Amino acid sequence: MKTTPITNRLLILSVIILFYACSSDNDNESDDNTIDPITCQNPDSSIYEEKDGLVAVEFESIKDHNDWIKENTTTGFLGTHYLVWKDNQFLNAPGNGLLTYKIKISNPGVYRFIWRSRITNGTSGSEHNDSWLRFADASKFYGKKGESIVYPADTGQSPNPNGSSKDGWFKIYKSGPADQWKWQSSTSDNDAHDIFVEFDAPGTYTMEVSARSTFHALDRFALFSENITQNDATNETTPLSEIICD
Ligand SMILES: [Ca+2]
Repeated sequence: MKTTPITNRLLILSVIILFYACSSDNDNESDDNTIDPITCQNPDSSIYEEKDGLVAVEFESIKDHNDWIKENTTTGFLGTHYLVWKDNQFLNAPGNGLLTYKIKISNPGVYRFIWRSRITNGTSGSEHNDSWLRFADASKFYGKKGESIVYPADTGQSPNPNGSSKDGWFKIYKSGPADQWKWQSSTSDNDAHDIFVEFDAPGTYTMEVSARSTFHALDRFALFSENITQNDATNETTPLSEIICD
C-alpha cells in the first residue's frame, strides 16, 4: 500500500499517543507506592538497605506479590496498602504464595523481627491470624522467650516450636482481638516466642514469607538490632528502608 502524507501523519500521531499512554501508566505505578524512591529495571533485583541497625519495609512495596491481593479497604494500615492472602490455606505446606524480600545488612549482629498484621475476616482472634516466615541464609533464625529458644523444624536444630513448622519455616501468628492491626510476630502455639535473626557478616540476605491462613493481612515489617527499641522500630514515623538495585 502506498502511504500518503495523511496516513504518515496518522502513524506518527498514533506513535505519540501510544508513547504518552505508556508513560502515564508508569506514572501510575510509581504513584502507587510513594515510599519507593527508585524502580529497578529488574523488579527482582530490589534490595532493602539496613541503616543504623534498622530495616523497616512496607509489605506492599514488593513488585512481585505473587497472588497476594494488594488492598487498601481495611482502614488503619500504614503506607499505601497491605497484602492479604485470599487463595487456598496452606496450614502444613510453606512456600506457596512466596514473597521474597532481599535485605542488605551492613551492621552484622542480632536482629529482632516483627510484623504488623491483621485478621480481615470474622471476629475470632485465633483464625486467619498467621503466615509463614523463613530466613534460610541467615546465620541463625530462632524464637526466644526468656531463656527458652526454639528452632524451625527440618534444620537439624532442636527444640522445635509447638504446632506447625516445616523446612526451616516458622508459623508466625498474632493474638488478641481480630479487628485491630497489631505489631506482633510470635511462634510456638500457646507459648509465644519472639523472633530473632542473626547475621554474622555484612551481605545481602533473603527473607521469605509464604501463605498459611486465608485473610491474614500483612502491613509492614521491621528488623532491629539491640540498640533500638521496639517502639522506635515500629513507630509510624520511622523512616522506611531505602531500596537499591542489585
Ligand atoms: Ca503497608
